[in-house]
Amino acid sequence: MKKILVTRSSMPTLEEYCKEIEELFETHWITNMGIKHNTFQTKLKEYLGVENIELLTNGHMALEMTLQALHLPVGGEVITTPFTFASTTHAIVRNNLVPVFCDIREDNYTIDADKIESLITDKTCAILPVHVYGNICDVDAIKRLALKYGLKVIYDAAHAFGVTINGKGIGEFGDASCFSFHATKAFNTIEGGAVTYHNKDLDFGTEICRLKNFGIRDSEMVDGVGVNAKMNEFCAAMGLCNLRHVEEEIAKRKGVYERYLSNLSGVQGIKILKPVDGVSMNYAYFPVVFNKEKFGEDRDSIFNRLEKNDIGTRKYFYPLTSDFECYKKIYSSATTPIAAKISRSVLALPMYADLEFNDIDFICKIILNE
Ligand code: T4K
Repeated sequence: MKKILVTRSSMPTLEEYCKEIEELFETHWITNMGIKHNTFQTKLKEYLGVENIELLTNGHMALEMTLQALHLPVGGEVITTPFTFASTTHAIVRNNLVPVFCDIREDNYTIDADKIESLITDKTCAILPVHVYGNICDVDAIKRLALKYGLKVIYDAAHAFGVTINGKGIGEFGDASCFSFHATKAFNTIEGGAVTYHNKDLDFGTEICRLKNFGIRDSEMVDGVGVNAKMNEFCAAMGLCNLRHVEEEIAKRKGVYERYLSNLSGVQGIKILKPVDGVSMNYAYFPVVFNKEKFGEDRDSIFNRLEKNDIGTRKYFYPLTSDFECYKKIYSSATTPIAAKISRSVLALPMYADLEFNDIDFICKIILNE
């Protein structure tokens, strides 16, 4: 039986990629902000509709370096969500900042902006929400709170490549937005990431550029404790190729989404997220929330049945990051009951552009135990 995996990296043809990297074999310039890096950065800025963008090695470094470049006070509190990938919480902790977990909304699983204010203390310095699965956070309410209390807002936009609200790129919200171009994402550069920010924050951009290259300001001046987070030429070349096809990829993902809907919508106990007016989705994931009482089975038994049938799904995001071994002595998921409930009942089903319709039908049959 063929195995269906939870996702499959989008790739150009071998010919297209080889053509893109051909000149690298002549120039031998394969990293440190070469021609592919710079061309890709310019094209991406245009595609995402953002004022500024800086390419990085991965989405995690985008988060970590953004927090560092904002010079937040050591021990400062960052209000965030536990319903996310390890990276979001680790980036805060690795910057000597303290995550403060806020619950999520039941309708789209993003941070519940109505619950942020009560968590603000005199130590709060930033809010780090996640556009989880590409669902947009309540950016207006978060902006109001940030202005009222003088807080920085850093969006984890790892899942939100190409998403727009009323035509405005998702990377335009907050002080900065961090994207991931990992192999498993709707758009990939093999490994890769980026941070987007506004013209008024050009100093922040200079800081990111410096920090991503060891804090080197010029050949004789190193004045920042930086890292190596430069995107290399082969990854940038993959980005250039994939960017040519991204619209087509998202359109195909939309087809997959609709096929799932035709199989699963209306089924008692299965919750599927619906598009929101004015938002263009990227169909990065297909999360389904199972209500055990109404569906008659819990998430884990459906997960196991799918596994037995060689269908790979993922419990994105279980456990909550606040329940990780490294954090659970400090935090309790009882303070975020909705996140805890969704985390126990969600399953990300296979989602990628070339997922065949008969495979989707098969996956749904297994879920429905038909
Ligand atoms: N913030 C959020 C909210 C995130 O979700 C992430 C990453 C980040 C920040 C950090 O961004 P990066 O630093 O990663 O750029 C995956 C990814 O590794 C991770 O990037 C992603 N989130 C997370 C949600 O999922 P796994 O452990 O589930 O991936 P893995 O290796 O099991 O792969 C899943 C499936 O993807 C495989 O069954 C097959 C397919 N696949 C995988 C790879 C590696 C491919 O088709 N090609 C590949 O090369 O974590």
